Amino acid sequence: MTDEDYPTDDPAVVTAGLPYANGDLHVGHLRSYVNADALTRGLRKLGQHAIYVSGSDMHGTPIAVNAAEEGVDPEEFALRHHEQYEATFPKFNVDFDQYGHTHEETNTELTKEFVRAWEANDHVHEKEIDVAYDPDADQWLPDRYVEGTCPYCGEHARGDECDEGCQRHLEPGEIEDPVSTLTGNPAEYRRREHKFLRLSDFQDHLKGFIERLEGTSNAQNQPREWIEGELQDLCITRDMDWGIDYPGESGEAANGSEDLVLYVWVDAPIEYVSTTKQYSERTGDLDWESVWKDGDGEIIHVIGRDIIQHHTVYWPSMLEGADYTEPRAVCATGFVNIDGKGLSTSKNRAIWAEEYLDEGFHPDLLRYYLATASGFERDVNFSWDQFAQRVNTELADAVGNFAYRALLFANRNFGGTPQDAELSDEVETEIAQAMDDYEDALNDYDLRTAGERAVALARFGNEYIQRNEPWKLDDEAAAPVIRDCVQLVKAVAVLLQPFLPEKTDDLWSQIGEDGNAADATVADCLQAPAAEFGEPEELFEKVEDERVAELDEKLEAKIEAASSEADDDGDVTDDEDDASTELEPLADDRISFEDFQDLDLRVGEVVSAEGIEGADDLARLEVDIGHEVRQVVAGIKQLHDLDALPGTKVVVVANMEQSELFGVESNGMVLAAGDDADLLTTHEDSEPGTKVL
Ligand code: B3M
Ligand code: ZN
Repeated sequence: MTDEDYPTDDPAVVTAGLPYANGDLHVGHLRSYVNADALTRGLRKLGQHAIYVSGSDMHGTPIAVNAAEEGVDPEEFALRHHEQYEATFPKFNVDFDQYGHTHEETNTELTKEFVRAWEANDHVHEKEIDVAYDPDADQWLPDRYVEGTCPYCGEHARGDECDEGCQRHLEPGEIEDPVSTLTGNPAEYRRREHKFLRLSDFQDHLKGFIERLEGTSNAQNQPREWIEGELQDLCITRDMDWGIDYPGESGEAANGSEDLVLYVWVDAPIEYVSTTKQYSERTGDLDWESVWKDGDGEIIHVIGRDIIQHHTVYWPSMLEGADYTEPRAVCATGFVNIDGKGLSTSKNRAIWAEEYLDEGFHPDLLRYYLATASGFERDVNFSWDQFAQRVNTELADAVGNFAYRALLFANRNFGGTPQDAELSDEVETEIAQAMDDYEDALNDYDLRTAGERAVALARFGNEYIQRNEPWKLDDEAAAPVIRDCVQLVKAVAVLLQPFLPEKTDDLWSQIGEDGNAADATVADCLQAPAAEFGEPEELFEKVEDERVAELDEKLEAKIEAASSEADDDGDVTDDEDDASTELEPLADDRISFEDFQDLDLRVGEVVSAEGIEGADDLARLEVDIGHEVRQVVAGIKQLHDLDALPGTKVVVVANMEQSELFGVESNGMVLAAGDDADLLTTHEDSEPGTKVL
């Protein structure tokens, strides 16, 4: 790993968090896989050698519990879903260079090697702990076999993760008031010997790692508290028979059980290495050991934000303990909401991958939406209405319309690119600026800005052709304008390729270029376009209002149907609870204008922002409110890139009473919306201190 800008001399390995092989893919999954795919393609655009790997997560209770519900063998169950994923991803142009699964030989062997290395390096020890047990079912209750209360935040949680509350990983024995999911009876805790990876061995390493780590700010900030605090050992074994056996005899000796397998979170991330190894053995394109062991590679993990702890605390420890290298970046995406509410598979408030395709929409449209609808780490809201708006204005109006107008004129009047005209300085500078911005955005792992920049270039093209009115000019005078426009189309095709691989390939052949847009790099944006090409075709169809209404109705109907089914079954389990994103009811009590005027709301400008040590969420801001600079404490530490905040306009409650949080005085309050603490800002350039009414 280097900290040099991309492209570097070493190959990049981009990974996407492994989907559990236990269900159908929906937009929530697609977001991560599309983002990682677009990032890989984007890095290639910069000239970076990059591969994209992932695989299905076959083990653990997420598989065992669901397979048992269906009454099938976990292996058969997981393989079926694995094959389904393998078939679905390419339909969204999510093109893995290697896609495997964790139950394959390569991963099984490599996982055992990791464990043996930890043992050899003295990082593993045995300990007796409390493990949940169901006496009626006569069975141990690892992970999802038990539910209860999170000891950290008090929310309802699964055995190994506080999925509805603080998102922490929970160790066996930690969950309070344990209940067996097999029988619904209270579980007992029984003493049991298990194997542990001693995470405290890696504390110093992790402290350095988190400073070096690139990626999204949530992945850099969230783990700091854990890494700086006391690191609990990680239990790496489970009492069940589905999984990878603990290697060697010591596994069986540990508690006399033949059923001792490795915890799913041991073998799952090792699949990142296994797929790189499989790829390298299959193609000879790179040396997996030099990437993973010698540090001659750029390892970039794209994950959901709920598994940051696994990738910034456990995984780097696992790597270090077996003498492997560390990742360069962890990019953690937010969740996908549907119509402003949490996606819920049990409530069928979801857009399923196959369902989207069945509606006849091109996969690239959804790719573009998911990768650019919001910043990498923020939640994306999906609604058919917003989808239609973005397809219509950004893709059809800006990109499609410009390309079609420019290419039609070029073809009709010049049979392609006018040959006697030079690229103008204005357009060359505009394209060069877009290339720079694009490269910077990708170096910041910022797909949204990269995509927006490409669309902005198309908008510039539309404005340029409109301003120069080539249709009013004779061919000689029109030639330089059209020459410029074809160059702009070519540049837009190159820059949008990571988002719209199929559509831009189409555009690429429309402008008569050889090969495909995937092989072009950013430098090609300024290479002369082909001399000859045919009549263009429209790239995008608009989504009409009636279609949106129809899709909304379908969505509502299926949610309704799922809820009446659940009522019939008395089924109240919900794996992705959405309570947190339900809109709060409007307040009934009205206030007078005078009451409102009691609030002294002012425009502020953030001068500096830094996390408060020891506090999970709090940041200390200095905000210029015109009359003075105020120190304000805000709960935004994990939700914003603090380094990027200076210069941002915010709204401050200037007459908020003073308070002290974690020993830091707060003298005002910054307004922010929702659980994501979306900061309220100004629309134009109001000066700091301006009163907000
Ligand atoms: N299979 C899915 C999840 O928890 C899990 C990811 C593994 S990544 C190594 O999001
Ligand atoms: Zn919790």
